[in-house]
Amino acid sequence: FDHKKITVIFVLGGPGAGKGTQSEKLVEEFNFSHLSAGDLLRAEQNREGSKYGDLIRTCIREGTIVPMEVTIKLLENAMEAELKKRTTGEGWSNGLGRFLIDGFPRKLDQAFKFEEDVCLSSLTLFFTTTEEVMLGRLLERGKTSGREDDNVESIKKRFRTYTNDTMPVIEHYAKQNKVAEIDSSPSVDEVYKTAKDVVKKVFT
Ligand code: UP5
Ligand code: MG
Repeated sequence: FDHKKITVIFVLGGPGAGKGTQSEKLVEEFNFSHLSAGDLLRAEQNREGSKYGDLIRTCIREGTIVPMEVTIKLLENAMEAELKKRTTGEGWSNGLGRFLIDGFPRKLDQAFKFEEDVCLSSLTLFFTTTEEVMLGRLLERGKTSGREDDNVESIKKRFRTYTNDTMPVIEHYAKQNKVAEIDSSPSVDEVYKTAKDVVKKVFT
C-alpha cells in the first residue's frame, strides 16, 4: 500500500490503563481504524496452523514481548486488509488510512523498525495512572475476560516489562514533542473527554 497515505497514532500506557477502552471510543467518533497489537497476537495464537501459537502464548503469559517481526507483520497485514475494506472513493474524509495502533510499539527497536518499514507516527496518546488502579482494573476484568495474563503473577511481570521496555519508547517520542499524556484515573467518560480534545486538535 501507499505508505505516504497513512496516518498513525500510537496508543500507549501500562497494562489496564485503558488503551483499548479509549481507542474504541475514539474510532467510533473519528472513523479511524483501531488495531490492537495484543488482540492481533491473541487472534494469531488461536489461528489454526499458526506456527507462532506457542511462542505467543508463552510471551503473553510471561508478560514479555513477542519478537517484533511477528507483531509488525500482523500489523501490516491488518492495515492492508483495513484499507481494502474501506471504500476508496471518499478517501480521507472517510477516515481512510488513519490508524490508531493500540499497545504498540512496546520497545524502542520495534518503534524504529515500524517507522522504517511502515510509516512514521504522528502522535502517541499516553494513558497513565497508578499501578494500584491498573491492578484493580485487571483483576476485576480477569473475573470474566478469559485472558491468560489477567492474574497477579502475570500482571506483575507485565508491569515490569512496561517500565523497563515501553517507558523508553514514550521518552523517545516525548523528546520529539509527539506525546500527549492523559490521566486515565478518572471515569471512562471523563478520560474520553480529554482524549477526544487532543485528537480533535491534531486533526482539525
Ligand atoms: N477500565 C478502562 N478504563 C477505565 C476507567 N477510566 N475507569 C474504570 N475502569 C476502566 O481496560 C482494562 C480494564 O479496565 C477493562 O475492564 C476496562 O473496562 C476497565 P482496557 O481498556 O482493556 O486497558 P488496556 O490498557 O487496553 O489493557 P490491556 O490489558 O489490554 O493492556 P496490555 O498492554 O497489558 O495488553 P495488550 O493486549 O496490549 O498486550 C498483551 C500482551 O501481548 C503483552 O503483555 C505482550 O506479551 C504481548 N504484546 C507484544 O508482545 N507486543 C505488542 O506489540 C503488543 C502486545
Ligand atoms: Mg488492550
